[in-house]
Amino acid sequence: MQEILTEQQWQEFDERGFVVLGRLFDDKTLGALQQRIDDIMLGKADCDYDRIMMQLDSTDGSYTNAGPQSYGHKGATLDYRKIQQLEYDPIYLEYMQRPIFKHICERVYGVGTDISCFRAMFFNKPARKGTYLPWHQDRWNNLDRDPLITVWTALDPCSEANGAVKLIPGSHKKGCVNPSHGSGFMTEEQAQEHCRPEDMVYLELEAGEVALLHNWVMHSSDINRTDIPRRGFSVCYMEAATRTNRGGSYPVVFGEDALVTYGEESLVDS
Ligand SMILES: O=C(O)CCC(=O)C(=O)O
Repeated sequence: MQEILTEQQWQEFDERGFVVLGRLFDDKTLGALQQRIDDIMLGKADCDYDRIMMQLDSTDGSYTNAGPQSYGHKGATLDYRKIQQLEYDPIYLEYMQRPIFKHICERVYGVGTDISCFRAMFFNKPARKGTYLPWHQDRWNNLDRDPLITVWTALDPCSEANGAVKLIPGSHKKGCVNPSHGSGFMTEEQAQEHCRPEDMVYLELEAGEVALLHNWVMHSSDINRTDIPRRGFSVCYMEAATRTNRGGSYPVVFGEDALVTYGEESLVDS
């Protein structure tokens, strides 16, 4: 399995704002991640639900009609749209802390820089359901610096038909068009100007494939028109020194005081 990125992959990332890295782990890991997220949704996991934010999917595909994003389990169903704070789940944490992701962070933020995770989220488009996600860049104006990278892992095959992420290659070079997606997405006018259909590509991936995204690359996603769920795990890594405008910080995943899994045994064996 690949342990570091090639110069060609970094060049592609710099040019296009994303690069598909392919499979970075084996079927056992993929199976464990798939099983774990289904168990979490179905209320069967031994995780601390009070630390995990869970949002039910909309029933009509409309972003504004998705359920509230709040802590705790909301019923045994696979129809969740988003599950956040997965760094507090030992299986997902172990995956996030794999050496290749540390290598990526070192290259982007510098060797020796402690790294925290702004968010570690499951993004789901349940079969024949899903919610339209408007065009946006991943940035937030309550932080004192911008997180720069997101690792997106496909837990199912992702295609145009089942709601694969849509991207505008190179759009990260335009800088910050929408000031913060904490306060909204790109406007219709911005999307028309910057996200033309002819420039758009789908992040079509096999189950288990990983893509590295620049946080400023413009992206969106549609509903799922197939019987195949589109489950994905998205982790935004940033400098641990990042502070919110209220002085808050985020859980460290690499470096001093990094979160630890239950312990001795590897839960996701590769
Ligand atoms: O998975 C999706 O549909 C959207 C992903 C996204 O917006 C992200 O990972 O930041």
